[in-house]
Amino acid sequence: MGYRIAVVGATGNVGREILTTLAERNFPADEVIALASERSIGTEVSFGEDDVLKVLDLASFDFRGIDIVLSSPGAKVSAQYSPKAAAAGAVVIDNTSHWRMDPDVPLVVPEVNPQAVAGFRKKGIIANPNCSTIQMVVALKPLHDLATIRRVVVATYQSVSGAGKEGMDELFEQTRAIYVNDPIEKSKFTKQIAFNVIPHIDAFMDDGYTKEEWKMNVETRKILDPRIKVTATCVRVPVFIGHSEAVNVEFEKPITVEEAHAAWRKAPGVTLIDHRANEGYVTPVECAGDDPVFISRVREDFTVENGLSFWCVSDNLRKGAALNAVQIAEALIGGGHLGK
Ligand code: 11C
Repeated sequence: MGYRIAVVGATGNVGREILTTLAERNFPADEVIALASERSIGTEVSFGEDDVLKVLDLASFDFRGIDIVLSSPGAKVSAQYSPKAAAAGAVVIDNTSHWRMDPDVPLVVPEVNPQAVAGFRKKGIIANPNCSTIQMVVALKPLHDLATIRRVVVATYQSVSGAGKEGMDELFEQTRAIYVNDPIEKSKFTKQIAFNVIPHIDAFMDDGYTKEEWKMNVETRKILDPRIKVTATCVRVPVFIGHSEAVNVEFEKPITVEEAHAAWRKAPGVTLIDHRANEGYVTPVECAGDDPVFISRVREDFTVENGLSFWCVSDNLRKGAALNAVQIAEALIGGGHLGK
């Protein structure tokens, strides 16, 4: 017997990608229901190559009988509806920032801490981490197992799709406007994004970091190891899909480039493409539409005792959001947690 699945926020970038991922992976669903806010009722969304789902109203939906909710609306909507769905008996896998640091909600990346899914029993909710955290912890986990990470310094190069469909439209529209000499209009981003980079993602906090930078710190520690120190600089770049990260890591024990390569070759969810030559590395354009976290440009950091630097890219809508959420659902089923 298959599962009844509800996808909340089905018309957004991540919601659509969740539907694609469920279909591509032949997820064992008897029924998939697309839900969104009132203004999207009746909209049609694709499910796989051939099927189309009509979007239903989230506000009036009765979650009884639903096994798993894959949720990616705004954080406020999740705060309201995720507990409602959980109270009706569903397990909610939520993509928003709202639940991630709640001590009663596990924060899961299946390649890193799959055992944590069992913690869903406290609130009926499992949180999906931020996209930039997910790809980094997938890359860091095999190195941490090998040489124990002490400190991470990361700079991100995040695509506009992280800011939703409006972010993608803004990059497209500004690029067009520049070519035809129209005025540049801004709404989603604080500065011009076309032919520019913006060192500001999410709100500023009192200590000068942005919330995106704070998320990379606290989420990495919750998922991987609370002893790891993380400092991040998060930057929006004019790329449609695929987040990139330049990561510098300090370890407790010595680790060579060859040892890191060998660990990544065996690691789940990682593809290592690291040739010290033209084209011997992966860029976001090449990772869009693919599942893995791609690692390149690995080299020793000669300025510290045990240090490595590397580059990683991943499709932020897939491994950074939809795929990770669907993998959590698969881990719940595989671990026998849903009792079917
Ligand atoms: C971005 N990482 O690229 C963000 C998008 O906390 O789930 C995801 C925000 C979040 O803008």
